[in-house]
Amino acid sequence: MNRLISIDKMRFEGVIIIVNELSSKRFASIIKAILMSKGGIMKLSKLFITAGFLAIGILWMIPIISRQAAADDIRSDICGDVNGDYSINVLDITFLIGYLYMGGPAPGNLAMCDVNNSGGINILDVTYLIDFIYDGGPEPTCPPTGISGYLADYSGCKEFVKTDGADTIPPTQDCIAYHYDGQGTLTLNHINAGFNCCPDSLNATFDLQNGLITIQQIEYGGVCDCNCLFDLTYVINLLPPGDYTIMVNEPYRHPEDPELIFEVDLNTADSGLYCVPRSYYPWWE
Ligand SMILES: [Ca+2]
Ligand SMILES: [Ca+2]
Repeated sequence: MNRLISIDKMRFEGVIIIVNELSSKRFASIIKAILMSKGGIMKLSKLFITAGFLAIGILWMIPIISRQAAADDIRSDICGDVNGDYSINVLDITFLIGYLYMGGPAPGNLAMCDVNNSGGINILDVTYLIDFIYDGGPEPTCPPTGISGYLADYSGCKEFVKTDGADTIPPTQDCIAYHYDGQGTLTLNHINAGFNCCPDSLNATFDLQNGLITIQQIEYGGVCDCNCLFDLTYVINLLPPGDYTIMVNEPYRHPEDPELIFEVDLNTADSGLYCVPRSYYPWWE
């Protein structure tokens, strides 16, 4: 009896700790997201009970987690093994909640945290893991390891010459405005990308090797006798925090114009703008 009271007290104190750690807005969004999911009320009660134990666990595990996070070689290719210790258990839920909502260290392999294979990491991955560990839910199913990038959007052909009220970036500049959310999503707005005036479509491929992100622009069709500038938006998901070099291979770059390549520090959320001058591009020949 005394033990039960003690455990209930631990659960309660754990929930209080978790609640205090989360801002009210974030907490409300978590609760709302869970309630709106299938079996939301049952899931919510499990999360609270789990959170109680986790809060106690966090206090005990913080030194261990910190040591693990300090190691450079933490990496796991087991889907759901968030903390990279080659097993899936309550500590992975702890790690994921800590990372998403409490400013905790980033998992070594973000792709292994997207357990519902949605392309992003959020509260639904937490509830998915809870279901799997405690309720016989489906096994984690992660996307293939590594970055996944895609061309999210692109404009039509823009004006050749800057006019009042048009771009703040002149046509003699080829720029990337980047934003990293600190949780794996890097958005790149490519301003003044040169292509033929009338491509059937545009696309891009993405590669990551030793910290070098290479984006290869691809144009399909494009038989008009003119070139012009476009704006493109690239999105790269599941990119772990770190230092990177970003290079965009542009088929219309003149050999005398510099390559579009730059270094970024994405160890935390960050935004910035990088430009290279263009003397010929994209109107040579
Ligand atoms: Ca683990
Ligand atoms: Ca997910």
